[in-house]
Amino acid sequence: MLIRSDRRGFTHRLTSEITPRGVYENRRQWLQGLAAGAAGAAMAGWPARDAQAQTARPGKLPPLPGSLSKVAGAVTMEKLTGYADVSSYNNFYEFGTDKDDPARHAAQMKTSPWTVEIEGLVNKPGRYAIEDLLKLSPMEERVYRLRCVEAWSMVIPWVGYSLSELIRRVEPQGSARYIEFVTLADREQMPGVRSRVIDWPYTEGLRMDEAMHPLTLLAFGMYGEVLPNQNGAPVRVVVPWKYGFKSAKSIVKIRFVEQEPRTAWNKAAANEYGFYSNVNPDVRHPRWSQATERRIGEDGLFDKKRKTLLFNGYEVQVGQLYAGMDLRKNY
Ligand SMILES: Nc1nc2c(c(=O)[nH]1)N[C@H]1C(S)=C(S)[C@@H](COP(=O)(O)O)O[C@H]1N2
Ligand SMILES: [Mo]
Repeated sequence: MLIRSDRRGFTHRLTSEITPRGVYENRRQWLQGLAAGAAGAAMAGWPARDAQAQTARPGKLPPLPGSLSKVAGAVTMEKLTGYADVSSYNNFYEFGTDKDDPARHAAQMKTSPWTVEIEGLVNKPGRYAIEDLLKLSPMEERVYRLRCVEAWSMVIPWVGYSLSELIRRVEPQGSARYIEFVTLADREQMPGVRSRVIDWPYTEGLRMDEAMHPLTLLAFGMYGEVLPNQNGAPVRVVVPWKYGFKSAKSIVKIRFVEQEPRTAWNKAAANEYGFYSNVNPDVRHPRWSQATERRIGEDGLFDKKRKTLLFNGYEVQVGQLYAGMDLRKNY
């Protein structure tokens, strides 16, 4: 994202700040084996288990396994980004604007007890304890690309279930057309909240059909473990076809509303960040192209870049949500 450098303007954090990292685990074979169905079952012997063992959860946090999701498009075969990068190169402005700030400062955030308040246009509003949310639906593992507006991307095995499961339980009323996420903003625990980069709390929003889409994930874990704080513990959303900032972390409130909600980045710079924020190589950010991206962990000597795909590659699954809409206007 960009940060406000002074009262007059913004400074963009350069992607060149990314440091090269080592070689990463590759569960491709294992995932392909599973995806192959009957063949996958046959592969449940030693080779598959061996591949899985090499990429087992990092083991630092409590386990949170999920069965591989059957939702269409929920698993990419691309090579996973290493856990070390995913948990140390973060945007979480509540802990600071540098990529390593969240990993350095988020450990102090208390994630238990934790509740998520459901309010607005629903028949079953209330405060839901994180323990109850964890039990609400079976956990799935989904391997999604996450593409930041800063033109880098990662491939992460998330653990959670479709946000639609929660939405259905709380029974939205007919007038609920949008959903707003409000995240924790606690000065005591989050040093970044003292700065004015964002009008805290960080909020995000989705149209109801986007929120109900099976790919929209309510995530509690990654790599078979509960989320590390810097990645949005204890609960966040992951909306894989939108720029990363739509995936709100450490959610404390979900509001069902009639009007399109304001969002944190739209408030900070309306000409740069719209409500939809669908990944779109053809729509430039006003100050840089969005046509290519760098996969974190693959930035080596030759600074490989890959082409960014419309809807981050999830067009088949989500394209129809935007039929008839001008995506240049509705960015
Ligand atoms: N509460 C909160 N959520 C947030 C952010 C933030 O600053 N605060 N940053 C967003 C941005 S810009 C990105 S790219 C993703 C990064 O998620 P990750 O650190 O798990 O990769 O989180 C998003 N969610
Ligand atoms: Mo981002």
